[in-house]
Amino acid sequence: MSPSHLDRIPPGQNLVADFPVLHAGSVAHLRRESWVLNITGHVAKPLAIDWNALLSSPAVEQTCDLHCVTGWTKLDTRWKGVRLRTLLEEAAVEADTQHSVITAPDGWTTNLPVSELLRQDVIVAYEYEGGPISAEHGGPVRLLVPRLYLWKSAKWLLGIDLTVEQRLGFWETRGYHELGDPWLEQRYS
Ligand SMILES: Nc1nc2c(c(=O)[nH]1)N[C@H]1C(S)=C(S)[C@@H](COP(=O)(O)O)O[C@H]1N2
Ligand SMILES: [Mo]
Repeated sequence: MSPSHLDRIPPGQNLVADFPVLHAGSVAHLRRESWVLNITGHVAKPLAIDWNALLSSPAVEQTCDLHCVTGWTKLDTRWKGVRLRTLLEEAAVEADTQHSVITAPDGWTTNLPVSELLRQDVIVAYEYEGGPISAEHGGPVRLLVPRLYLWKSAKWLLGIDLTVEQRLGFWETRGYHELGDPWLEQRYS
């Protein structure tokens, strides 16, 4: 491993070559044909984006590193999807909106500040390593927030609810950090 690779491993993390599968509850099996992403809450134009609408939105491909709060880091994962920023511009997020709750099946949620959602590398992903995302890894569509611990990257993405006040998500109400920056080791609150 080159020294530049070592620079990419946050404190307290260990490299893995495989791709661990982690989630609360069981794997959701969503069909592309009936999948819909709802962007709701403090927006001028609520959106319901289906599979075809997502695929006809401007696509981006990116390679990024994943950091799980349980201690593993996986380098150079390749994804394709749509910048969340593009979708949020379409939804016209109201100016005083600072927070969001990301929703997934079985009531699983995570919270993120809008400033994080707007980053260039936050994508609504539908391909991993050149193929469909497996159900285990959150397919057909998952959120990818590479800058933060991986629990923020909701698998089986269903909704983004924009809010003025912060509401904590599933892990955040159980003691995990409200932001979760791996470089600052923001594991617990
Ligand atoms: N819907 C949903 N998304 C989720 C989770 C979950 O329980 N439900 N777990 C999170 C956690 S804690 C991690 S570490 C990553 C794991 O993603 P992976 O299984 O693709 O490695 O998914 C995140 N996204
Ligand atoms: Mo995790």
